[in-house]
Amino acid sequence: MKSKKILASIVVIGLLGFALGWGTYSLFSDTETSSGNTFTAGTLDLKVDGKDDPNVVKYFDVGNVKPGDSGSQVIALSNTGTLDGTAKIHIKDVTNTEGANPEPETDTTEPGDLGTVLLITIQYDANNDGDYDDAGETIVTSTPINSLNSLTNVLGLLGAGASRNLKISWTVSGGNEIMGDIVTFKIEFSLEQA
Ligand SMILES: [Ca+2]
Ligand SMILES: [Ca+2]
Ligand SMILES: [Ca+2]
Ligand SMILES: [Ca+2]
Repeated sequence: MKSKKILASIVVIGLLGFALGWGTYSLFSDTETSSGNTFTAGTLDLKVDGKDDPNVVKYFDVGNVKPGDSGSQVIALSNTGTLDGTAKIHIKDVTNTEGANPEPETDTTEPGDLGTVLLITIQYDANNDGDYDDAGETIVTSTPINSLNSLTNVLGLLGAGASRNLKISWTVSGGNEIMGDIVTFKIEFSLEQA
C-alpha cells in the first residue's frame, strides 16, 4: 500500500514537471490590419437653371398666339452630383380647353385644338459648344405637343459636374379652329444613373 502511494506521488510530480517544463512556449505569429475601409454612395442631383422643385420656373406663358407664330426657350440642366447621368425630358399633363369661342371659330367642341397644331422641337447641346446641330446632336423630338404627353425623351449624357443647354422651340399652325384655345402642360426633367 505504501509503495503504491509513493509511486502515485512520483507520477504526479512527473506530470507537474512536464507541464512546467514543456508548456510555457507559443508559436511565432505576425498580424497586420487594414483599417478605415468604407463604402460611400455617390450622388445624382439635377438642377434646372440652378433650381430644384418647387422653385423650377415656368418657362412658357405665351398669350395671344396665332398661326405662323414661333419662339424658343433655352434651359440649362446641371448635374451637381458625383455620378454621370442621362438627362431626359417629358412634357406631360397636356390639357386642352376651348377657352373663348368667337363666331369665326370652326371647332368649339372640347377639348381644345391648339395642342394638335402646336409643334414642339427639342434639341440638346451635347458637346456644349453653343449650337444644336453638331454630329450626334439629332433633334430629340419634333412633334405636336399632344403627342409628347405619353413620351419621355432622352436628351443625352449629363456628366458629374456638367451643365448642358437644351432648346425647346415651338411653332403654331392650324387655322380658325384654334381661336381662343388653351393648352397647358408640365415639363418634367429627369436625370438617371448612366
Ligand atoms: Ca435636384
Ligand atoms: Ca376656342
Ligand atoms: Ca453643340
Ligand atoms: Ca377650338
